[in-house]
Amino acid sequence: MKPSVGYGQEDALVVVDLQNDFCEGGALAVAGGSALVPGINAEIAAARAAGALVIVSRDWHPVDHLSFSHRGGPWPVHCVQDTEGAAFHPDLALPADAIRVSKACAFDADAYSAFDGTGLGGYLRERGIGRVVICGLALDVCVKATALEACREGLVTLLLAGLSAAVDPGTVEDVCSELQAAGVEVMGERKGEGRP
Ligand code: VGL
Ligand code: ZN
Repeated sequence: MKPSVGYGQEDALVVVDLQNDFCEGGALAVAGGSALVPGINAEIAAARAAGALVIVSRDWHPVDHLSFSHRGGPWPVHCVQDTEGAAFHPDLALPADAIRVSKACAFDADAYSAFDGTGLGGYLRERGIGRVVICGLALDVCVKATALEACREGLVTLLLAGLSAAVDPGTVEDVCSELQAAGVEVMGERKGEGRP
C-alpha cells in the first residue's frame, strides 16, 4: 500500500487509539476500524523509513472511569487498563521504538486529545517536530480533538481522512469542515455517510 504523504525528520505520525475496543467486536466498535490497519501500517513503515517519529496513543481508563455509563458518562465501559479491549489491534505493526502515549488515565477526567494531560506537545517541540500527520479512531471524537489541539500547539496538522473512521459516520463531513476551518489539512477519501 502506498503511503499518503512524503515524510521527513520533522514530522510525527500520530496514530490515535487503534485499540480492540474501537474495532469490530469491541465494546465501543467503530465500523470500518479494523480495515484501516493495513493502510496505517504502510504509513508507519514510510514514516519510520524517513526518520519521522511514530506516536501511538491509547485510551487507557481505570475501572469505573467517569466516562462510563454506569457512572453517568456517555460511553459504555471501554479501554480499561490492562484488558484485551485496551490492547492495540493485534495486526498493527508497531515498531519497538514507536512512542506510546496513554491518555484519560485518571478516574475523574476524560481526555479525548492525545495532547491532553500527556505532555506530548512539549515533547514534540523538544524533538523539533513541526508537522503532525494524524489518523485512527474515532474521527469524530479523539482524532478530531487531537487534530484541533495539534493546531493550537502551532503544529502544521494533516488529517488522513481515509485512514480514520467515525463512531457516527453521519458526522464525517461536518467534522472535516470544522477541522479545515481550524487550519487542518484534510487529505484522502472521507468515509462517512453523505448528506441526503
Ligand atoms: C474515544 C470515545 C470514548 C476515542 C475514546 O478514542 O475516539 N471515543 N473514548
Ligand atoms: Zn474513552
